[in-house]
Amino acid sequence: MKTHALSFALSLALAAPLAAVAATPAAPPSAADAHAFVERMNADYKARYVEPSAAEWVAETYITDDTQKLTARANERWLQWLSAEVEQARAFEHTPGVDASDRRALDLLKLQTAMPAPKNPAHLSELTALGSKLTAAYGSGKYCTNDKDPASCRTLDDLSAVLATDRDWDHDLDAWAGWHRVGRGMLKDYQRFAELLNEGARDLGYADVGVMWRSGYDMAPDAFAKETDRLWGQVKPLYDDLQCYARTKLAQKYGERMPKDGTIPAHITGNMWAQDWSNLYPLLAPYPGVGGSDVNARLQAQRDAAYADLRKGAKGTPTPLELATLEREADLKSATAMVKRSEDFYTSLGFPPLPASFYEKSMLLRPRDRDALCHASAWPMDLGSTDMRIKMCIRPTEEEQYVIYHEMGHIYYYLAYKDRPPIFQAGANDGFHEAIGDTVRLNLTPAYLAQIGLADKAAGDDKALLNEQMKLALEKVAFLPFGLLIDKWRWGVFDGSIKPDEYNAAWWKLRREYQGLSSPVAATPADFDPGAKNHVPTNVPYMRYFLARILQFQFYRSLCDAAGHQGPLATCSIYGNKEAGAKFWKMLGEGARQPWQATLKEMTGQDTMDASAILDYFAPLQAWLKEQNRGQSCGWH
Ligand code: X8Z
Ligand code: ZN
Repeated sequence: MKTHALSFALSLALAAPLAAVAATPAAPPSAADAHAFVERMNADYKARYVEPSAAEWVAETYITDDTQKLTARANERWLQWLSAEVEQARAFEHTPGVDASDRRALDLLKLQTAMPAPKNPAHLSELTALGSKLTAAYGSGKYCTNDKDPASCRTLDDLSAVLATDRDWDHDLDAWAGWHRVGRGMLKDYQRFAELLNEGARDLGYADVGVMWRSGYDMAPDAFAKETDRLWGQVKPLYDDLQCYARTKLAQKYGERMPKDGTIPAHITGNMWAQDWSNLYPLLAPYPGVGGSDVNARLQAQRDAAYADLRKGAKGTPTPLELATLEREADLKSATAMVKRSEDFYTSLGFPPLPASFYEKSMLLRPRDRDALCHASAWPMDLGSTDMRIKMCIRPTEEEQYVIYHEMGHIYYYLAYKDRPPIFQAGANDGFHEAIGDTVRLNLTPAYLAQIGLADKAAGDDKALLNEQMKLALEKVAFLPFGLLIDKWRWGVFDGSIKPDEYNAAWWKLRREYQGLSSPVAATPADFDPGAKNHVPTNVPYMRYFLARILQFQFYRSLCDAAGHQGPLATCSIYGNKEAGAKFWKMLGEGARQPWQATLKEMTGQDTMDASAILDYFAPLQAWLKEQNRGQSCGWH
């Protein structure tokens, strides 16, 4: 039997046309054949994955025409291989007795990429070339006030820093509009890209690529869409309370310049996409000056101290080049310390230390001599090995520190499931993957920050608690409608209900409807503001982040239970708690081997995503917001 199974698998591996298999008078494939196929496919998967991941790493950390070509080719080969495997797996569609795990592996094969390959080879080449081109365009995007003078150019990091720290309306408008020009060149390419994605999805049997993306949740795609609306319905009242309060305070500051329709202009939220408003905390704190301490200032001071040290060690009068090198060394020291701080949290739970190669191979700073895609990401380079890296352009800010904890969540997920078959090396669903580091972030309470020297000893009274809740709500609650609408927009693009000439208008319609936000500028026909958000040109599905915002509070609540936490949930930190750590690690180790509902149940006792955890968490703040909003006419039109 074994020999038969192997030879069957081998003939498939040699890409024998299905027709030929069907034409052989041999018996239909058996469950053992299916098993052999899955084993061989997993082995090939691991062997082949190395090439596209290495090519993509180089393409994103060293953007040139050449690296774009190399990654496009590598992706083409990878997607071709995946399609061939999917095709072969069809032979087992009706095979009786296939083991549940093999059946799941066969089903998951179709969902291994967000970029399904069209069968037409020319179209596949075109698709991967467009994918690399859009990624490179975003990664190398800059705002130059004088096109002939590179010194006038500012990167996304520079422009984001303006929005984060400068509350001047016009400065923010300039930075916001400058960055959004990056989207303009992408309109035509994105339109074609969407067509080709749809072609690939149809070739796999899906109505469009949006349906395909919605099929990765162990439930029918329509049911999944409904589920996201249900969750949004649960949290919308909390968001609306926050929006109302924020816009009232902003109106006090900006007066007549604020729109009269109740919306908040997108450029004054402290963030390029208005997805995280925590930079507005100084303006919105319920009790200014109570509790909390300036993590930004401490991180900056630590970076400056590193520089001062290096400067002291330098002999004579350094040249400008030597000084620049010292600055760079200080930046790297500071960034590395920030990463180690995050690693320390994970190891305190009993998780293993990061492999040495992590620090050798990660990219922690924006390269000085070339373009790179700085949007933070975490990479499992070779499935099954410990070559795992992050790619970030770290600056010494509180926001970036929390992004590091987020990325580290991905890394520890990779580490926990690295010995599973490649096809199960994924989150229980993609929302889980995004929720791990965020769950850890919820444990970074004022008491924890004080413990690790990033804040003064916490005050712990009611006023401090409300301030803390406001700060976190600006990060977590403000994000919710944004997390939802990105893919509402893409689903519409993919199913054709949003036509190319309405791309931008439909984007702003959703921004207004869900976020209560408006564009600060009148759009031109060339504008393509979705292109100014990383995940659109880089083709990363976004609903995962919405799910993660809900899930992380569920995870946090059950980990705090496991840790035996007493008192208000918001004061819980599982730092150093091995029981909670073991529970967490077990969940991570499951990867995607079973439906996420089962994994969620093991972890939380619930088998559905449920916003009651986030709502309970923010109940004190919501009550306070309602008080503040009394007498205001909330809402927007
Ligand atoms: O893209 C990310 C991570 C990498 S997976 C930095 N996030 C979303 C975003 O920045 O838009 C984390 C929160 C939402
Ligand atoms: Zn992430």
